[in-house]
Amino acid sequence: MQQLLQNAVRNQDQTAIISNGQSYTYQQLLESSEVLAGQLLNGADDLNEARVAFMVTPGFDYVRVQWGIWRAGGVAAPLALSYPLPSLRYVIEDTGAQIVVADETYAAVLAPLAEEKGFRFIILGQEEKAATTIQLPQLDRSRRAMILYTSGTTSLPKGVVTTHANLETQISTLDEAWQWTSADHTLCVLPLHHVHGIVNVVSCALWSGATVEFLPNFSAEAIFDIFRSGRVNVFMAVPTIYFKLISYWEGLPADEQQQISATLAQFRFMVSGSAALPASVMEKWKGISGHTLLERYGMTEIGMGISNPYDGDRRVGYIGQPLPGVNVRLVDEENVVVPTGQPGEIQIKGANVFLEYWNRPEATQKAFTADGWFRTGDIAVVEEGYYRILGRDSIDIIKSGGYKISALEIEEVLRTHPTISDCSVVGIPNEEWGELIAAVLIMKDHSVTTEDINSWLRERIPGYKLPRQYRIIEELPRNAMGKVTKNDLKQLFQPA
Ligand code: MLC
Ligand code: AMP
Repeated sequence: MQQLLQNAVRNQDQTAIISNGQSYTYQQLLESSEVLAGQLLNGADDLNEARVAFMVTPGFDYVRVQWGIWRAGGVAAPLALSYPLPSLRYVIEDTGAQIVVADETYAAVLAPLAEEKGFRFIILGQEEKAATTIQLPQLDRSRRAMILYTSGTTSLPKGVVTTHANLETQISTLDEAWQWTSADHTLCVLPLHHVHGIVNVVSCALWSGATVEFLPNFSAEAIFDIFRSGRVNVFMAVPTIYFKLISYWEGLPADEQQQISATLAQFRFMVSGSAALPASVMEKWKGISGHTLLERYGMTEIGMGISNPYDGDRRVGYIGQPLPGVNVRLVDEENVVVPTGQPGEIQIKGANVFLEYWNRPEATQKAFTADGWFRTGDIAVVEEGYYRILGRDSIDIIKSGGYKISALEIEEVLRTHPTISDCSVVGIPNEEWGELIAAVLIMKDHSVTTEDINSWLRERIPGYKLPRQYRIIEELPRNAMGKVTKNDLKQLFQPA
């Protein structure tokens, strides 16, 4: 945080943020985040790592709240804007947040929880007046800064805790590797409860004195309109977004296509990550924009770890090489480093790696080897010096639209439905979404439709975790060994 602030002071007069049709300088960001820090402190010297959950639309307010929490010595826990109440409750309870901040759009969503739980509830625009002189705490880099929730091979998401030092490392590494400068202008269309949007887009831009413009909801039309203005020169997104942009562009008249392509050709660079980039998407995007997308690999627990080069050969189907300062090794099931050319699990060590899973010492311990390497669960191979992802060691982790989804988490909720006697959730390959969530159900009552089940689920889990395909069967298929395997269940979704 200290370095981020120092950099902001150096760039005081530059435009930091454009949101909601308004521009804000670094000076305005510094001043308003200080005011917010004062409100959070409410007379105290230091929040001393108290968790502050916040539900704020991407834009100036989001950043001033995030910076305000950090400057007051708190731990920022951004809430996903699309979550239904049970998921919001889970994050607020799990973090033990004592303060919750919302903008006016989300205040009503959180109001029932605020009443029930009695946490301090700050609604932006209705804040109390802060003291005129605020003494902000000195922050040690080793202090906790942020908690982001990630799904895994357990039925409940875990809070990934990063320190200020972790974040500074993650940001400064990308800042250098991808040559950010204060002349850059990026557009953020990603959700701000995950590292891709928070670290790679917003924090890297603000670290380097660049401008970050926000589009709170995804819309291909709105993105191209902003691109056509000619002010954006850096763009980062998940493969699904590039897929959607390509489809939209393909439906435009030739003159508009040419106009867009001409603007895209002026960009400095464009990045894809969070899920495997299909070769077809990479090639079509190159045809449209003239850019070879820079594919990189990351994870909530590590920020970015492996990246194709900024200068040099960006290879289709590869994630590139370890970023400076990130140690990477591939190991076999016995945790022995594999010979070059052999597949193994990616393990990571470095100052970028998170501190702990919040309140889960056992999960934290299991995530690291005895000698301190973080086990990613991703399987890769090195070919001609470039890493290539082969898959994951758990079939229960699904990536859809760039979101990580636990099959077990959805199964657990499905099993509480009164008419479902058994179920299994799998990810099936899909060019647009990476994987589609699919569920196999055994029903007690056949009058209940899958639409009924989805509307029931919608109140309990976020929309991106909804199964998009169902198969209702009488009995789970068993293989020759008498076992039910998810790989066999996936076959049920093969087109006839
Ligand atoms: C939504 N829909 C889906 C879906 N999600 N269909 C299939 N699979 C999914 N996963 C459908 C909805 O039902 C709806 O259909 C339509 O798509 C629009 O829904 P939406 O919710 O409005 O979606 P949209 O806003 O279009 O979102 C698509 C998206 C979003 C790609 C913009 O998923 C997104 O922002 N993804 C980014 C996630 C991210 O930032 N991941 C980074 C994690 S960090 P209908 O029929 O009702 O119209 C990380 C580390 C790293 O991974 O390396 O970066
Ligand atoms: P998350 O936990 O949401 O941060 O997601 C991290 C996971 O996304 C990684 O463990 C990988 O499985 C996946 N991932 C990120 N980048 C890539 C990529 N470029 N190619 C394939 N998978 C990726």
